[in-house]
Amino acid sequence: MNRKTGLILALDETSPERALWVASEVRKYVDAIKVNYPLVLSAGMEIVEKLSDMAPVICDFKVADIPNTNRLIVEQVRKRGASGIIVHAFVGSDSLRACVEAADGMDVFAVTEMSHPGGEEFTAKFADDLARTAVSAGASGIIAPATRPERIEHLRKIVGNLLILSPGVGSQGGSPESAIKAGADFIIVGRTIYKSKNPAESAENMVREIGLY
Ligand code: NUP
Repeated sequence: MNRKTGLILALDETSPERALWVASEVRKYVDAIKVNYPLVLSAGMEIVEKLSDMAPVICDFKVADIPNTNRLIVEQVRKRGASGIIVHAFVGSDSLRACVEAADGMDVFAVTEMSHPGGEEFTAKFADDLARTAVSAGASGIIAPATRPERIEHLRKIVGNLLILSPGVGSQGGSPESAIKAGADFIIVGRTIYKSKNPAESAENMVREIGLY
């Protein structure tokens, strides 16, 4: 994934029309658009194809199954033209490896410690092992919490030069500057941009706060 601004839009909008409008407004400020179940369940997988015309699309499906099912899911996502997919590492190295093999050039990002308060209950305890599994399985990168920059800094030491994508900025309380300073390569931002009256202006402000462009 090419980095220009370091911003990834999390497009959790459930109106397909507004989602496409927001994407067209902010496309020049983002390096990728991340879609999750809220949009895909409302708009169908066709939305991935439509958004791919504007920016690389990452499917945040947090894939978490046995290797065979993971492989089938990743193949379907790849067929729709996505550039990346977010998967869970807690299901084990065989399941994660199945995703990387099926990705066939598409980026695979493994979730480590999640950004919400509940992420500290379970995921934080295993985050180091999850990050190590991401490295050994050949993932492109990990997801690490902008809400806890000290954890990004710690996980960076484990994953070396793998990409770190950090959600949790804005609505969840994290700041883009501290996440980047801690070692994140990309910042994932949803509500602060897609719920804004002026998404382009909000995206532009976020790019300035990230401070890479
Ligand atoms: O740990 C994670 N935290 C998180 O918020 C892993 C994620 N994939 N996300 C996703 O990032 C979440 O599902 C949402 O799509 C986005 C953050 O959105 P927002 O809080 O900026 O609105």
